[in-house]
Amino acid sequence: MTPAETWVDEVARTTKPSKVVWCDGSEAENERLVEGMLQDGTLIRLNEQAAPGCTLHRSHPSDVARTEHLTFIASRRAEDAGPTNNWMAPQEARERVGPLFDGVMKGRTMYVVPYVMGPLGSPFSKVGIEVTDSPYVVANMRIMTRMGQAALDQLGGGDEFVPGLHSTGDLSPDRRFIVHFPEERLIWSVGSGYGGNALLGKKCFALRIASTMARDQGWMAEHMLILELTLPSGEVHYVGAAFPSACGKTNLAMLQAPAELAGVKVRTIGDDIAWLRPGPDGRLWAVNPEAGFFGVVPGTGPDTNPMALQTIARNTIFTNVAVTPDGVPWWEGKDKSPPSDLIDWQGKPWDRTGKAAHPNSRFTAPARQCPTMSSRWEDPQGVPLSAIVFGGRRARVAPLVFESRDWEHGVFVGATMGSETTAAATGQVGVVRRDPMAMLPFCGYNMGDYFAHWLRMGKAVSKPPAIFHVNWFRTDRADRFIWPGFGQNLRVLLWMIERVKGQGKATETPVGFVPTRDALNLEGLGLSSAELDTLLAVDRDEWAAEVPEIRAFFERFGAHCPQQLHESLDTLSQQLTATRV
Ligand code: GTP
Ligand code: SPV
Ligand code: MN
Repeated sequence: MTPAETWVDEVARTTKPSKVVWCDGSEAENERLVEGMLQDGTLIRLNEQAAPGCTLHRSHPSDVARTEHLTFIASRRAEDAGPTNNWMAPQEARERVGPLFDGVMKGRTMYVVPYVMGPLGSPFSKVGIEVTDSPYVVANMRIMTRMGQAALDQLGGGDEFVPGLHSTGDLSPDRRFIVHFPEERLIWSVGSGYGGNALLGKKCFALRIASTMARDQGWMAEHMLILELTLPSGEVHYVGAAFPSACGKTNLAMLQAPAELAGVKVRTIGDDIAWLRPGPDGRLWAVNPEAGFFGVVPGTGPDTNPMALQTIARNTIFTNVAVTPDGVPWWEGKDKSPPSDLIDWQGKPWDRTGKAAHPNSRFTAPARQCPTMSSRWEDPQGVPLSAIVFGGRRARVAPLVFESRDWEHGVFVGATMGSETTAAATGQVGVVRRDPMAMLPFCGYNMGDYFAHWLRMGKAVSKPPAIFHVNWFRTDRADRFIWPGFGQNLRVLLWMIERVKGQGKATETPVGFVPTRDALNLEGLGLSSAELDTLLAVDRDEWAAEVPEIRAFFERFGAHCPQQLHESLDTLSQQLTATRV
């Protein structure tokens, strides 16, 4: 028996399924699975004219987002999980979570899903094997990863794979655990069928486990989109951008140039996760480990993200959207007015009071269906980054854009990011929390050590990308977004590329370089002078108020927080209180 077969056998002895099926990822296999799900109601077929090949899945109402409070890092030492992760001793995990798998698959089929994260044949790529009792998970993994025979071929009977055991259990939050064993590179997930909790290749492997591998092996696993920008001159740049969940990665990755900037072309490499490695040329190279998009549905419309709309026009699994009586999917932001007689995401007639689609409703669609995929999106070598962008959802404080002074300062900017929480995780929405590098829920080890790893990586590349911070979400007194966002964000990207080339006008502020009033191309936007002032403002009092909060955050990491970050904070603090010029 191969190591994979041995592990699967062991799992089957614990979970006691009535049947074990090794998935090959074929079309025929998928059709059989979908047929079964249509029959038992797990999936609902959508309108063949309006949404060909599309289906709808309705989650259990208590299982519609990641559950960060039920997500654990089971490292031997609590210190290695760090203060921002929930820790569970491996022994405790075996005793508390292990029994939940005993006989959990009785009467169910156990699917074995071998998959590759990363382009086939790439030195970046890694194999995972997810064992699950959910055909919905299998159908999603087939879209999100390179699944089936290709993975077994890469594995070649060896033991280099990340095992992930998943069962929907009884879906009760009381018996829901998402546990990562970073030292063993093992994942256990029970009690949820939702995306990030259950599609183990995504956040569990490609971020939490991969981040620990990356630390040990000298690379990086990040919550980043990757885009390709071609200037009218033909010059090409690649940009990686880390925004927290539901803060605009998919939208930026599929950005369409507005009419005024029609000579600029933006293409997509990835929309959620990037694996980065130093290249022989001293640059940082990036691949998208995924093969599909698990994207936020609400807000996806012809004026915001037309490319996503085209991507999800067929062969898409919709989760928790609303639907018309004749099976046309609908969500807030799809078009101006909702059709009549809508059925809401829970399958009830929509009474027009709450949201018709769940705010964290999602689409699962193959990347190859996206009209803006770059010809290099599956390049085994990846693409070299010119810039890294951090960003958050801040009604105040953070200006539209600023540039860090250098890599070290950029790491400080990433480490101190704040963002308002969203519906992508259960819990209160709209409260500002520190979310370093948009990785707070996804770093598989002590975040203080993660900051140190970022600083080390800056030394491992002679030509590191420039680091920027953006905020598309600043609001006015009436709580309206001031910046038009979406396609117009290209104007900000273009300023970044100018800065990378040593051009682009900027003023130095305590937080970094902010564009001068005339540095951004704002032609045709109709922004008032006062609006521009607000967008570019760095208010010293507002920023000074963040300092003690950041200091307290750093202190939580004790000796794990690099001295360099404390020094950057001292510098910021001094500059904020220095005499105004
Ligand atoms: P995850 O998949 O959870 O990691 O989210 P994401 O970072 O990919 O976010 P996504 O692009 O799906 O956007 C989330 C929400 O923010 C959607 O409802 C978008 O319509 C909205 N959004 C995205 N970009 C902008 C922008 O530039 N301005 C404004 N106002 N809203 C935006
Ligand atoms: C996110 O929450 O950042 C997502 C969706 O991209 S999930 O797969 O649930 O993590
Ligand atoms: Mn995400």
